[in-house]
Amino acid sequence: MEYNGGSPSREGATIVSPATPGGAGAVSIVRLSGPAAFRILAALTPLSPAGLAPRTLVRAEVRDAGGAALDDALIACFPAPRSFTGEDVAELHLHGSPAVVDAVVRAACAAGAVPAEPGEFSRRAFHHGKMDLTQAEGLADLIAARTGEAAAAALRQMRGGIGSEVGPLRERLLSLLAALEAAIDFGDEDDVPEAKPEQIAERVCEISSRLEPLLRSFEAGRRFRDGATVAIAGVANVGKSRLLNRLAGEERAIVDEAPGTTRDYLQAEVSLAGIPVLVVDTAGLRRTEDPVERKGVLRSRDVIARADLVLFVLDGGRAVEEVDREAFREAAGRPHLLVVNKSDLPAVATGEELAGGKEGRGVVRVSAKTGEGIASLAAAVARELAPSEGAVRAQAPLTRERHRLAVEKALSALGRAKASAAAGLSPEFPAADVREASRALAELLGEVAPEEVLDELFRRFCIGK
Ligand SMILES: Nc1nc2c(ncn2[C@@H]2O[C@H](COP(=O)(O)OP(=O)(O)OP(=O)(O)O)[C@@H](O)[C@H]2O)c(=O)[nH]1
Ligand SMILES: [Mg+2]
Repeated sequence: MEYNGGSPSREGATIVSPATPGGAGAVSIVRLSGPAAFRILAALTPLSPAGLAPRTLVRAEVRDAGGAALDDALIACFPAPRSFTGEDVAELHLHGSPAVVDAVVRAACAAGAVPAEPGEFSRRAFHHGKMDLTQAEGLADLIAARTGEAAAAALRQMRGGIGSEVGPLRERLLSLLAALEAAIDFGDEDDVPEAKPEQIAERVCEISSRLEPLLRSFEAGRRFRDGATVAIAGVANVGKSRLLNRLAGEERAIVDEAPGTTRDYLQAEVSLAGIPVLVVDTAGLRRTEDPVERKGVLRSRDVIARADLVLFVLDGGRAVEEVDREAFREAAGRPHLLVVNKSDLPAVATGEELAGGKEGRGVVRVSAKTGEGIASLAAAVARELAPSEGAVRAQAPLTRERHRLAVEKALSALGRAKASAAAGLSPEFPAADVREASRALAELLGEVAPEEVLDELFRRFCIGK
C-alpha cells in the first residue's frame, strides 16, 4: 500500500501537537508520534526513554534547547506498535498554560519534530491498521457528539460496530467469488456444486438480507449524528413560545397574552430522545398590517420550508378557526405533527378538525403550562425523525452518506448477481457483480480508500487528533 498516513512528503516525519484544547486548564498534553519521538523526548528531558516502563507516567523536568526549565511534567512512552498511531508515541502532561504548551511544542520542533496537520495522528493510526475507516469516523463523531445517545452510538462505531457487521459479509462474498471463479476455470458447474445457479442465488439473497437492515439504520444514524431542525408553527397566541421554553427547559422566548408577541424567530438546541434538535419558535402565521410582524411572518415561512419537521400548534382551549386552517395548509406541505396545546383548559379543539379524522395519528395533546404530554411529544418527534431509532441504540448504525452509497452499491450489484444466476447465465456474469459488491464493502471499511476520501475525512479532525 502506498503511504497514506498524511502528505507523502511527511513520511518518516515525527509530528508534534497539543492534544488538549487551547487555553488555560489544569493539564495540557503535548503528543509526539514518529520514529524520532523518543530521541526528541530525550532532548527535552533528562530521561532515557529506552529505559522507561512503557505506558507508565514518570515525572521529569522539561527543558528547551538551551537547557532552560519549561515545566515539571508527567511523561509516558508508548513504543510502537502499541500506541494510538501504531508508531512510537510520547506524551508530555504539562501544567495547562498556553505559554508552556507553546514553548514545549517549539522546543520539540527545534529538536526535529514537525507540527502535526489536522487529523494526522488519526490518519497515521488508520494507515498502520489500528482502525478501519468507519472507526476513524466514529472517533471524529464521538468527539463532536451533542447528546449522550449520539456519543454512545459513535463509541460503538469507533469500537468497530460497522466492521463487525460488514467484515464477515465481505468474507462470505469473497468465498462465493472463489467458488464462481473455480466454476469459470473448470467450465462445468457439476464439478463445483456450490456454484450451481440456485445455490448462488440463495447465498446472494442471504447476504443481501443482512445488508438491508444496515441500510435502513442510516436514516436514524444520520439524525443522531447530524441532528435535525424542528419548527414550531401556528397562528398567534396558541402557545408556541411557551412550548419552546418548555422544550428548552428555560425561559428562552417572551410569552405574552397579546397576539403577535414573537416577531423574529428564536431557537434553542435540545436533546429529544437523544436526537440533537434545533427547535425554532416562529412568529404566528397571520395577516397583519404591522410591517415588522409581516417580516416576521415571512421568516416563519422560510423556517418552515427548511425544517425537517413542523410542530403545528393549535390552542385546544378554543374552537379551530379559519385562520388555523389557512396556516395549517401552509405548514402541512412539510412533514408535521399536530400539537394541541393548553390541555390544562377544558378541551374545545381536538386536532381532528385538521387531521381529517385520522384519529390520534400525528396528534399530540400537551400543556406548555403544566408540562403534561411533553414527554410523549418528544417521543413522537423522535419517531418522526428517526423511524428505526431502536437500531441506533442496539448497534452501530450507518451515519454518513458515504456509508449509504457503499451499501446501496453492494446491494444493487447483488441484485444483478441474483438475476443473472436466476437466468442461468454463465458464472462470469454473477462473478463480476459479486466482485463489485465486495469492492463496495471494502470501500466502506476503507480497505480501498481513494486519497480524496481520506483527505476529506481527516482534514475535518482537529489538530492533535
Ligand atoms: N392555560 C394555558 N395557557 C397557555 C399555555 N401555553 C401558552 N399559554 C398562554 O397563551 C398565551 C400565548 O402564549 P405564547 O407562548 O406567547 O403564544 P405564541 O403562540 O408564541 O404567540 P405569538 O408569539 O403571539 O404568535 C400566553 O398568555 C400564555 O401564557 C398552556 O399550555 N396552557
Ligand atoms: Mg410567540
